Amino acid sequence: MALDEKIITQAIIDRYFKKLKENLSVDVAIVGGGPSGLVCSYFLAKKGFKVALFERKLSIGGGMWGGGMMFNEIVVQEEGKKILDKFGIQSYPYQKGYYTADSIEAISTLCSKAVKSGVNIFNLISAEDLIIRENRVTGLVLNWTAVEMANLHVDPLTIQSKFVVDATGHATEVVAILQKKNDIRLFTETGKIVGEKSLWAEAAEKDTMANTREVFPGLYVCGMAANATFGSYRMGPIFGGMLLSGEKVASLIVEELRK
Ligand code: 48F
Repeated sequence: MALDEKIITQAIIDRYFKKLKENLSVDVAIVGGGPSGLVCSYFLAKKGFKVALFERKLSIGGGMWGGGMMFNEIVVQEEGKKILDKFGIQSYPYQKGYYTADSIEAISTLCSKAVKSGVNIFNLISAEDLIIRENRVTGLVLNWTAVEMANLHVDPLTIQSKFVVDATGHATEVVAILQKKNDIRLFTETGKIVGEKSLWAEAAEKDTMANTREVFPGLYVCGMAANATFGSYRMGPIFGGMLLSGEKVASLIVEELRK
């Protein structure tokens, strides 16, 4: 049977639009496909919730691919290793309390497990704004990254979501947009984004867990975005906090969804 290019094209268009239409209203919309966002998406989907993850770039994985300074190995501590184990990612003891993992295996496995557990990942799409109703985040405003990059004047589209997670890393982009465009107070000490501090692995890893929480009704932060929002340190290429933060934000949202 000769291949028909029209059918190939039709198949892609039909299947993509089906996927997109099925995700116009979700339980949780996650912005950012780095380690924290992926882990969060996986645990939510595993519990049966409808989860869509939007990633600006072509590749999923955020800052994990590059390990530390492009040496593609990551370090995790004891608690972080437990999450690697849950995903079946190989880790190797280095010294007491320190484990390493191949960053390529780590991020590709997180991504694969997330998709296989039912998360719909949309790459090449950026969140450029939020929908807010009665002082609560109720959805995302999305556009193609290519539109953003080319600075084209093209209106976005929207999706509705019971909860939104900002997993955008250092830039804490979703919270920044919320703060910039609306006269609101965040659940931070100052009511504003407090901002990221210089590197301190020990303090940063601990704070990541405490800072993983709701920052405005309907909007949660995880991963590095949590520390940037609530004002703690960066941690460098130790990734336990990112993984644990993803797991924690998922469990906080599950509690809310079950109410
Ligand atoms: O930065 P990133 O990996 O976030 P994370 O999960 O992990 C942080 C670590 O990689 C590392 C660290 C800890 O060891 O300090 O930096 O907190 O992934 C964030 C992802 O969000 C995407 C961005 O392209 C990246 O892949 N992103 C950022 N803004 C947007 C976005 C946006 N507006 N819309 C869609 N995706």
